[in-house]
Amino acid sequence: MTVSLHDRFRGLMAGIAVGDAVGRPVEGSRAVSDLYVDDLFSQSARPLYSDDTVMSMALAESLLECDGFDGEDMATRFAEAWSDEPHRGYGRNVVKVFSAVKRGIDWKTAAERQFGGAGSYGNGGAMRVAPVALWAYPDFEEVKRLAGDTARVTHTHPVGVEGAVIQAVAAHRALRDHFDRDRLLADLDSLARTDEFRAKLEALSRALERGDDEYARLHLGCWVAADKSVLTALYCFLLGSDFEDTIRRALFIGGDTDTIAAMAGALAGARWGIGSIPRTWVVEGFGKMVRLADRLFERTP
Ligand code: AR6
Ligand code: MG
Repeated sequence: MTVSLHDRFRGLMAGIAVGDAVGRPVEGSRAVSDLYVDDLFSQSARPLYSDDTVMSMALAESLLECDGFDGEDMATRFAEAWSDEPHRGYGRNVVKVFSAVKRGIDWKTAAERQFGGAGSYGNGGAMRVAPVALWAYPDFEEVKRLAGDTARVTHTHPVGVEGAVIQAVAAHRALRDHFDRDRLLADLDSLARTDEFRAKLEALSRALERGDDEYARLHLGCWVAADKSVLTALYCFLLGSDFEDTIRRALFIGGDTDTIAAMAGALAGARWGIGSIPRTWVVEGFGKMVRLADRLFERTP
């Protein structure tokens, strides 16, 4: 069945919120039971999203409202969203950037001084980056450039930035009519510069050969560092047979489940379209993500 580009745009945005909200209640656990998802959606309250979705929304809105990247606007939107709802599950240190921006400190200075000047290598830059692939569609060079720019608003460590570029490139490839896994892996091989991601790309090919989620958990990781989660999400997507199978793999692997499932969900939604998300999997923010996807789609050449 062919999936329209519009449905892929919607699938990418909704896939972030669905993965995030399904992963959130089991963050930190592992080998979640197969019945967990069915139980979650049989309850009357919709599953709630976390910082991954909040920041993806803010990033998309900033690009749309500013007609491109504006670091100050993006940092201000992130900081406002955090101060409106500080309990959305933000990373422990990134909140220092938001509070500095709220106090009037320049966003670049605030981000650069994280971790004594090393910058954050958390997956926060990667978890929110997928809308960049929609904004820049179909310009591959622009996807890479913009992914790095948006990551550096809070994450300046090379691993944090590279994680965002990898996730954006994966989203870009997942949107294409004929998804070409080898082409994506070749892209990643030529763009990865950090020792951390170079080592993890080798682990990814071994994990894909074995097709063993337990091996992926051990060798790709499932923690908040970008190099211990971005390729784990990609692994789930590349071995997933559809949207649901992709998310279930992320839940099985465990650890930072909301973010790994949000990143994997973006890729699965982009590849298989919004129609691939099970109809009962309606989460908080689903409609807003679809509306943002529609606005981004309207701009495509
Ligand atoms: N040195 C030591 N530890 C670090 C460094 C560093 N340079 N960089 C990151 N960490 P943060 P995020 C560790 O706070 O990336 C939420 O659950 C450190 O333990 O920048 O935006 C989200 O949903 C730090 O607290 O946040 C994501 O899953 C942690 O990485 C996740 O948190 C996160 O970095 C990441 O959020
Ligand atoms: Mg989260």
